[in-house]
Amino acid sequence: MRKVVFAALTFLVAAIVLVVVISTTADPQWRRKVIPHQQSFQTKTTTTLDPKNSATQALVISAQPAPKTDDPRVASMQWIPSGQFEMGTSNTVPDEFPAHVVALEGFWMDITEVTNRQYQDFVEATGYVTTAERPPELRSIQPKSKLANAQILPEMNKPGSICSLQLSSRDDIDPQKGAYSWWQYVPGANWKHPEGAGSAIVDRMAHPVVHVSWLDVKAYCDWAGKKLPTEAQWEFAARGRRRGAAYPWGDELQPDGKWRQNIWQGEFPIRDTGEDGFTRTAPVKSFPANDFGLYEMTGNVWEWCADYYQPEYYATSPLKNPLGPAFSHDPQEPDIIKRVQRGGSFMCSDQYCVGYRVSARMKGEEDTGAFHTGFRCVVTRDMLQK
Ligand SMILES: [Ca+2]
Repeated sequence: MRKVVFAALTFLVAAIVLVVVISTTADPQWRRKVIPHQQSFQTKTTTTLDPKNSATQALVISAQPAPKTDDPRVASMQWIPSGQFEMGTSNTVPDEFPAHVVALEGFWMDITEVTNRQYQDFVEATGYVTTAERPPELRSIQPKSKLANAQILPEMNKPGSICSLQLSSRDDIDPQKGAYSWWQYVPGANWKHPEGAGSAIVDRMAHPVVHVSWLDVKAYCDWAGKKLPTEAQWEFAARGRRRGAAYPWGDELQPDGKWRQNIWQGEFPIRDTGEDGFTRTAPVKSFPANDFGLYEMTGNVWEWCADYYQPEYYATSPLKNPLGPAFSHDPQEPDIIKRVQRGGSFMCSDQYCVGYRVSARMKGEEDTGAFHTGFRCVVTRDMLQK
């Protein structure tokens, strides 16, 4: 019994932080569902807003100008006017169903992902210590879960975070471990040491901060007087005035043969050729902005949203300013509290997660970051300084 318990707890510590990262991407059945649709996106016609006929379309973007304000927080942000749009899809992954109309008030959004420099300003001002820099705790277990009283083995109490290891060949993939062959918990990995001890961010200050948990990004937002976007705000902004397109710029993955986002090229997960210029994070503003003026809404790093994750939330989402479900529920892992992530990352491949579509949803354990996960912020009018 004792052995069983220890084995179970070891699994918890070793795997619980990994499982959210890989849970969808590691499922071959899920992968098979996605790939054919990915190909169909490339032949679909993009429909942009016709202002003369907007009332009959799901996409309406008002001409509402940015409210006049001297509030310094919004000086470097982009005003996203009020509007309505069709959120989700009808032909991709079940948690993106059903496509449904959502109406939003206007808001400001960071034009880039929050950078290492910005996060460093926050840490220097507050002394904040991220979850990856603290001893592991089971902070995001559902209160009534059978895991609520689980203990972490002392020898596993090493601060760290999740990284993808470089594999040299397909032989390095252990069939028993699957995606755990490359996703591993690396002691010493955190936002200042993205690949663990020995790595640094001194030459990456304009790159998005990574290895930040939802709790860490919430702390940044509270300090900055901003907040995380809702999932609906994120998708409306990412779609950049386009109706029904797969990507922020349209439906073609590579318009004119050019990469428009930092994702994975080559055989996944063996060799990223870096054809888009990057094999890890890219500095913000490395790729063209969308029609709202927002950079890297897809690719580069996954972006945390405010919402709890529920795969079937779209079926009951309210029309106006949806805030997400009242609690987290992922049937795949009901014991873990998860928040939504959006936009895909440099680890996303058309052979795997295809997370770089504007409608693609991901979920992350609330207290766990990873080396391909960051965030950006929003400000709403009710938050302006009076
Ligand atoms: Ca890349």
